[in-house]
Amino acid sequence: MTKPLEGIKIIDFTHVQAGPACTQLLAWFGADVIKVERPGSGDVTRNQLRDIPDADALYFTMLNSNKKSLTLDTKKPEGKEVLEKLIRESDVLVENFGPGALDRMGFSWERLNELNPKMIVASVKGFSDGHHYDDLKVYENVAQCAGGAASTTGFWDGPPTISAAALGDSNTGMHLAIGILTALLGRDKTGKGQKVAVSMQDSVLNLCRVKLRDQQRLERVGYLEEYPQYPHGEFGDVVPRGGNAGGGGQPGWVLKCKGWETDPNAYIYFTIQGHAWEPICKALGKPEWIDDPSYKTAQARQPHIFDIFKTIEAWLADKTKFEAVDILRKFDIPCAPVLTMKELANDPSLRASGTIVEVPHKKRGSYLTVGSPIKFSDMKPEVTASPLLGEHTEEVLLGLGYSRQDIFNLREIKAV
Ligand code: CAO
Repeated sequence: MTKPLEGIKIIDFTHVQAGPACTQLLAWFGADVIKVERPGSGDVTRNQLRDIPDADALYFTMLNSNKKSLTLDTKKPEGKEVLEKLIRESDVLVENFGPGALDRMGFSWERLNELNPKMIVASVKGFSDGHHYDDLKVYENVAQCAGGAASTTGFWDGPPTISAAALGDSNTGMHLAIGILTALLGRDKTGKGQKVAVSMQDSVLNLCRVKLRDQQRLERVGYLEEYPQYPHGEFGDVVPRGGNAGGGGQPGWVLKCKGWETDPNAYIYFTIQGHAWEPICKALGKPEWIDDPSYKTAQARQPHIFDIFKTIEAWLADKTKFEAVDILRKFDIPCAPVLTMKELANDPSLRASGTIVEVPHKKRGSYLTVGSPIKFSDMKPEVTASPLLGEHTEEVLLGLGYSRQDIFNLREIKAV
């Protein structure tokens, strides 16, 4: 089956998570992604948090599937020469080095554009160009703090909290992938490449836009009616942390189910959707709430929302999270069990859809990874193993016109 990005050649100058997540996605969709790595060590994640002593760590394998690996010291003159050849025949270069690293290596945007005016140069940085923090190196949690996620996540009586979801890293990579695909479409019209830049701060903030909505509402009316602080607590002048509140027009909370005393994940998320109020009352054995003016509307329920949640928890006490959801789904109530990584890894539906896949690997044996979350009617992205360090060095150099003897003599592809 031909894939839409077949024929698109990408120089993958990325490391850790934000950049690799982007290029992995493009590789799934058919792009020829060549990861350029420092000889001897490669991407730092090959060695981070290893679970098997001599094999690439899962951190690496789960972010670099479907790619090729070329080892090359791009700071040495002959290494630069190889890279220049590759640049001349590639469509995209993606990088997420610290600020200024690519310029210091001698590959500024101007130079890249001179070498290949059709090439798209895509970068991830912590902060956008010209930002007063644009010299900072940034990792995931730094971005979550800088992008507004941390100040609005967690409980009001605790500190700002980091999400386990990679809002700073993989999320930024997904934004960059959209930028690259847009620039490729633009190039079809203009024949010209361009620079695509995404900052981690901006990408986090983009996902926190409803919190900026709330900041403006708070400034106008002084309170936020869907937050747990309303109506009994106090509001200051910034959006507070709302615990597990719904955040939209539908109040919701994480509620205890049977076994919560010993199982830290015996919970469901329960949403009180307006149209489902009557069936909820019936299911809970509280038919008197259906027409009671103090319960009938979302606004009327808010002052007693935690009493309502307590009543629901009493109903849930003899039901597992799965049993509860099986009952509630019949009432059209948006809800889900709180699923653990173990449950997700073994979920038959996720296996069948290709969202959780098992990939054979030369050194590790097989490993589990998350496959494409994007599904197509005419293509099933197939996940293949991440490359060993330098696995494709010879193949890539032969493709650039080097002879086997040249390759043998080239010191810049070897560890010193
Ligand atoms: N050959 C020779 N040198 C190479 C090379 C190669 N193939 N590949 C990389 N290098 C060099 C770079 O030229 C750079 O050297 P200089 O700093 O001397 O110019 C160096 O290796 C990489 O530096 P770095 O700043 O990217 O790496 P770091 O480990 O110090 O910082 C990180 C890591 C992630 C904080 C930083 O890269 C960064 O801020 N990136 C942008 C934001 C980002 O993507 N963060 C998310 C990472 S995922 O959590």
